Amino acid sequence: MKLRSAITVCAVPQAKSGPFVFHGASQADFSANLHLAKDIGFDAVELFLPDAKQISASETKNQLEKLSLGLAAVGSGAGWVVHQLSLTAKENADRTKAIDFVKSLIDWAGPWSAPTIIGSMQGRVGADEERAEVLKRLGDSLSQINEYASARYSSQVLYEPLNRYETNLFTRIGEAAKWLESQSLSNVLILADLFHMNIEEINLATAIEECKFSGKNWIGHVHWADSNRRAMGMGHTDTAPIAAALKSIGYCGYLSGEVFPTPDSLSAARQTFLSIQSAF
Ligand code: LER
Ligand code: MN
Repeated sequence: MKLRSAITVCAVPQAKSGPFVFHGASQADFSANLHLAKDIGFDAVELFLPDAKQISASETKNQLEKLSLGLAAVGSGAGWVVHQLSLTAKENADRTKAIDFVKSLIDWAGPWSAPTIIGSMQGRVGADEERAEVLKRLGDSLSQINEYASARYSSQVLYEPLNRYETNLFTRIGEAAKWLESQSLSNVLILADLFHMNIEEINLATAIEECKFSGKNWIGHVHWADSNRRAMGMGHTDTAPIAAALKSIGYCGYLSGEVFPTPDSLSAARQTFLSIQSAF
């Protein structure tokens, strides 16, 4: 089966130096970026939105339908980057605000039943905190988000392990998948970001293969990034064993270019697209 390609479009001004290929916060820039994604040949876009209001869901829906572009996923990182909201905040009221922010993005993505990504909003274990306590808060928050997404839209939630400089909760995909299983979160899958994995995993292909257990593939989405977070092919990652591992676990989701726009957005997008075409 041919895996589908996606490219990241960021509409969060505070994340303009972040690892997203297309940037632009106005509705006009956003719309132009969707056209560029289509022109290059992507099947879908992955959106990094400031909140559920500033970019219109209905206008976006019309435009994506006209362009025959899918919505691969919506990132929630603005909850942390812009509003400092964390799903593991100590205070119940702060956690509720974080959960409500994620729910509003789930509503935004509802018409597509597209998954919502939990990356930087997962937070971290503070110096004065017990890991078990923080994990319990993460489990509780994910459980509420999971229920909301599956009951209203049958959509999935993607939990993303990050490298050690961004979280100390889960940095390796296999450990995170085992923990998800222990929490019985029916609709939460792992987002495997090859950039973070390059820092944390012993072997990328083996780590992917280890995400198939209990009769299930636990990977729901892939951030297709090279070792240096440039477009795949601009670093030193060997894609052949990764592609073979994804096929062997029966992965059938998106490969989404979440990389820096280096040397520029169009070159990074084209290189991402070509690398997906040649690897699969
Ligand atoms: C989000 O997908 C991610 O990978 C984080 O590193 C955000 O900065
Ligand atoms: Mn990522």
